Amino acid sequence: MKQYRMRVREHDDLLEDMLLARGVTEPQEREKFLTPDFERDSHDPFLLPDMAAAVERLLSAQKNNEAVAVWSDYDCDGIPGGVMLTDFLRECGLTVIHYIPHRHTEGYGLNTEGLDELKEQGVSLVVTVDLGTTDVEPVEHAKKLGIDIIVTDHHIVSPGHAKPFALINPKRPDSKYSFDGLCGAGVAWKLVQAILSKNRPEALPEGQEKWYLDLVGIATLSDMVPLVGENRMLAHFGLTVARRARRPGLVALLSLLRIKPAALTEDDVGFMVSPRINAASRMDSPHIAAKLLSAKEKQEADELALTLNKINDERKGVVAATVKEINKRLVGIDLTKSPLIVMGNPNWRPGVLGLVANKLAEAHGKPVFLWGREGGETIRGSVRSDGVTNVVELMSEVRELFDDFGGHHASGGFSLAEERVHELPARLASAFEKISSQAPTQIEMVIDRESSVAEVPHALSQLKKLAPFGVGNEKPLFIFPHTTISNVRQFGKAQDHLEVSLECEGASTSGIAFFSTPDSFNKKVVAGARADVVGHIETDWQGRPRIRVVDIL
Ligand SMILES: [Mn+2]
Repeated sequence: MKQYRMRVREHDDLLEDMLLARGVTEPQEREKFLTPDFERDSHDPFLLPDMAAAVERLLSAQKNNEAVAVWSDYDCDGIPGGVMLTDFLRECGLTVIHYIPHRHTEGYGLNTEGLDELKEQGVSLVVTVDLGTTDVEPVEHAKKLGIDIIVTDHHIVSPGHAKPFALINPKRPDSKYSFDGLCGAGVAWKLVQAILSKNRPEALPEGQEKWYLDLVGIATLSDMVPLVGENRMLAHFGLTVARRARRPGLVALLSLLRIKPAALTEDDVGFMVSPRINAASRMDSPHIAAKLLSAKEKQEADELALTLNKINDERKGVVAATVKEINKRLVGIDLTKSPLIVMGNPNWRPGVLGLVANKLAEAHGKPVFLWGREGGETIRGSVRSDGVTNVVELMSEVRELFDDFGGHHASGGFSLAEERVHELPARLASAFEKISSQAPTQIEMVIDRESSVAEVPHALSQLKKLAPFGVGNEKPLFIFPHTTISNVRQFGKAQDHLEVSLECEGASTSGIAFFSTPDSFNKKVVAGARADVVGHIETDWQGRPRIRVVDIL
């Protein structure tokens, strides 16, 4: 059961109140927040460490006709970023290979075998996107091969970091760059911006860097980086560029998903576009996603969009089958006695286990560890938090079990030797006991403001000024007291979505809750009943206002 806390209203006007809730108090900050500006909000790329050296190196590669590789991560940060940098360097006249490691057989980051392969293809310079900071061994290996590496990355820089030719990372302790929240594609874009400021190829018009922002914006919205400062500008103009529908691959994908490009929102990116880009690598075909985003012709784009969507359907099928198998196993287990769920099967596909763990963590309110295997001896798994537990802290308690582990507060991954896998449940359970006794066990959600059904249309127009929403700029949560619920309707193939009418003092609007039934909330949904409705204000696909119901109290 969720707990709620009511935020104290600081201003009668909704917009002003929400700005105050975001700590935006000074007139200058207010202006910056409400009207993102490309020139003002993008900082000088040469303030990033090693940027000047990287630009020099790339310009000399261009002069000497070197073969270059862009080595990007396989997720919805690395792929758009990698496509952007590859396209750009090709437009500069360079010969570029876009290398994306295989999620399961190669894993995250640079690796020596891949570098050997690139060496054989004559590559003498590798530029990374969204990875490389921690790849000490592969970077040393590249030096032996005579390959220079320019790392563009945003992951944490610890003392033993790699020492490539250039390490462009705003999280370097010696960085003079004033914002360290860029995503991987954002950092790669700074490199593009820097090159263009020194040497603009004739083929590329003034302002070309803005046309790459659709890819950078999608990555920024997908990678869970805070949507403040320069990221707010990148997400804002990223959506603006995407809405102009100039990229055939994106247009093809959106048309398949019945999203009008001109009406594209951050939710469309988060719930529709990025899961499909991510599905590609989960299902062993990262190149399909990259090819789609870089496609130049409509026909090719349409075919690739269909393929990617099919891959995503397969991914959904694998996730559903795995959830079903786990639920079957859970039937015989008294979950009230186990603080967490730890399960595995050598036949499970590690790439989808994060998604499966998400669903289980949500359904059972417990941290979930799932493992599978794909090739070799190594067991790979994913973990999702119950919302309270810091899963990295939890894994740190039993670090000697793992070959490798990492992640964030709410999610992470791990790998370990197969013969140790049987130790996982008991060891993790005792580690959980230890850390949970020190931490709060209830999640408290903040309700930003009381509202009413009659206020919804006006509120929506105000809220648009605060978008795009995401990490660091969360969608405001409202409570609508004493609202009458009627026309309760379940819909969808599996009848797993819920639509209701919400009425109060003569005004009415529709309410929607995906993957919910009348029993999903604190209070059961009964037609004709009055309740306090908790939810977000949004538009439906036709642009009409509605309430996204989070809870009924
Ligand atoms: Mn990233």
